[in-house]
Amino acid sequence: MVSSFIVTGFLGSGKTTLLLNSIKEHFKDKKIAIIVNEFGEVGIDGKILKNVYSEVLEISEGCICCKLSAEFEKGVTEILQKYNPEIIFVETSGTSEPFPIFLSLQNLQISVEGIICVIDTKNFENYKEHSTAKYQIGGSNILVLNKIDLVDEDTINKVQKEVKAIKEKYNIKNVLTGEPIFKRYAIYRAKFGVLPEEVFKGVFKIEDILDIGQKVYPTEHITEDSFYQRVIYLPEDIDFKYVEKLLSNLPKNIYRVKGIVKTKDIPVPILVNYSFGDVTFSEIPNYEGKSFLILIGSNLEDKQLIQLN
Ligand SMILES: Nc1nc2c(ncn2[C@@H]2O[C@H](COP(=O)(O)OP(=O)(O)OP(=O)(O)O)[C@@H](O)[C@H]2O)c(=O)[nH]1
Ligand SMILES: [Mg+2]
Repeated sequence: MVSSFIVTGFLGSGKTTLLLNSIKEHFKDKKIAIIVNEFGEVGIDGKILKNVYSEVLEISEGCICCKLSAEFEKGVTEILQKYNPEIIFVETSGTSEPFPIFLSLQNLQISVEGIICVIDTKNFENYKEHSTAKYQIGGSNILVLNKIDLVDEDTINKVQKEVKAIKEKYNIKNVLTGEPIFKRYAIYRAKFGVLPEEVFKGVFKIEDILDIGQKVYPTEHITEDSFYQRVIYLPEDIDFKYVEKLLSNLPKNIYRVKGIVKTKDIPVPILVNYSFGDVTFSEIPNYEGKSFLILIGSNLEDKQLIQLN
């Protein structure tokens, strides 16, 4: 039976980073395939992952947990036939809920070894009220307090307490019996998504619940959050300083920005990563497309975007 891990977590919490670091560390000798789902209209994570792994399938422009669930199942089937992987990793979009994806994998007879929810410990305060974040925690069995290098011990302890309380409240239950589906869960602390081997050893394997059936569980997005995304294309002769300035002046309702930009002053394209005010830049040498930024947030207004352009 093929095994799988689902990696969920809010926008920018560190899912792709966890995949890059954990697969490298623990799955060197395994035949793996990755399915990455992005909320944005232009996929970036697929490009990053493809730099390191060859079997990567990108599904963009919608959530595989609801709108694109048929496409997801088709994609998994194709990957199985084409690559015959031993393990499949699924990175859900930051706006997806993991449970419908878990059901889809089970329906395809794929064993789910763990549902990992990556939590941005530094920025948890900024997004913890989103119902998506609560259902992501409730629908996972391995909770990872990530980015602990950016906070002090008191903050980690406080976030851990809050995460536990959300887990207890939103833990997914079998609607027929009222029993929680994940009888146990574990909390880890991580920097750049580096996790101990035990997480991937099947210790947290979710017991088969094939008999639950899709009908009993909602396969629609159950949260009411609305997220919006816009892509802005930038001229290629801009200064790097302009990009920095743009990011430092973003309104609070735009909390995630990703993109690839080419600037006048730096010879290689730059990958831009912004979440809740934290910004990193890295080089992405093999990119040949246009310069763009994807802005993700709530209540995006056109006039804000015009000001940015
Ligand atoms: N300091 C620090 N930065 C981190 C850590 N993990 C991830 N990051 C940074 O956080 C940003 C977002 O990381 P990603 O791995 O792209 O996050 P993601 O959850 O895949 O984002 P989406 O797919 O857009 O939802 C990047 O700039 C990472 O370098 C960490 O543990 N510490
Ligand atoms: Mg990602």
